[in-house]
Amino acid sequence: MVVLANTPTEQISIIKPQKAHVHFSNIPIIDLSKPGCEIAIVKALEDFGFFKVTNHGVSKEIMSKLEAEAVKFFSLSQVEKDKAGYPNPCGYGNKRIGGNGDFGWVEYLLFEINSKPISSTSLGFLREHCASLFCSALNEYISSVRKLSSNVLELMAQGLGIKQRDIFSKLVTSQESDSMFRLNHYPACPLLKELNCNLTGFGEHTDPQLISILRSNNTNGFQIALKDGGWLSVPPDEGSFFINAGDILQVLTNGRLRSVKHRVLTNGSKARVSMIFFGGPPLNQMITPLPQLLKGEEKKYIDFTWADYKKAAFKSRLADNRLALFERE
Ligand code: GA4
Repeated sequence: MVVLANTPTEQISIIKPQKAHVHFSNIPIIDLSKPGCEIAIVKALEDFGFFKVTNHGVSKEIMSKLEAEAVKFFSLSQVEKDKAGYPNPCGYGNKRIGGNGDFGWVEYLLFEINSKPISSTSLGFLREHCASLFCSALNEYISSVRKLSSNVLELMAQGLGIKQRDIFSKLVTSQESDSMFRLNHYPACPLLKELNCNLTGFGEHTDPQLISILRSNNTNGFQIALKDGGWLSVPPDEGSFFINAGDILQVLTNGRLRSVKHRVLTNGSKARVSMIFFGGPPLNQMITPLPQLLKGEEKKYIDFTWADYKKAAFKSRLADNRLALFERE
């Protein structure tokens, strides 16, 4: 791995193709309309921490409407985009990820999601007409993927044999749920084609929340880490969603469901646009392994609230193992 240095503090890693990169077409694909999908979800999260869903109930129109608005925003001039405000952590970000020295070949808009729809005044950096179009596409999309996340979390509880179906889903559907949403644009970097290299778009990390629902255009670049440390390239599919478990789900299941490490490598010829919903619990929610799943097993984590975890997470570097702070000796 070599490093592309813009300034001494802004470094984005260039990744040389490695033999260890596996291109796998049989990642777990789960058809949500099929009986038995609850078992398949649990198996996929135990084995990979990740799966793709089809028959998910979100219309193509809702997806493409938001993608078109995102593309419109990212095509604005730098001066216009900068008006959206420095991400702290929400707002418009360009290359800088979080506040602790991480960089990637990506620009993005990050939003905090609570029970209220995003108001077009929070998109005041856009002209009034554009803000209201963007805002309605955003809210329509977010409410559909929130529903999808709740369906999947209910199926998960069922697959784990937990009687209380809403044990996970109520955390993301609650009025107090603290979720996030991001729109990412990974511009193509043609120089990479000549060098036969990839540039880190978004460096390796796990997601802090319970569940992440990702949709991207048909550009590749998304990879997940396998148990043996190799990287698996996930073929894109703009009609499906990719779902991964986050750290909180790993804790609630005492490590049974894996919060998988993932990253995005930038493409030499085609821009990638992705939209991700991160379903998080209420800030004061106590996070502890569910007694229903312990069956005499020791808890692997100490008790903490989502607010404690979030505070620590936002102080960490992207690649840090954030759960290490909360593991029992
Ligand atoms: C990873 C998952 C989400 O994209 C995110 C990210 C957040 C950010 O972009 O500000 C973080 C990252 C994410 C984890 C560690 C901290 C915080 C960047 C970073 C270095 C919005 C989130 O919730 O955590």
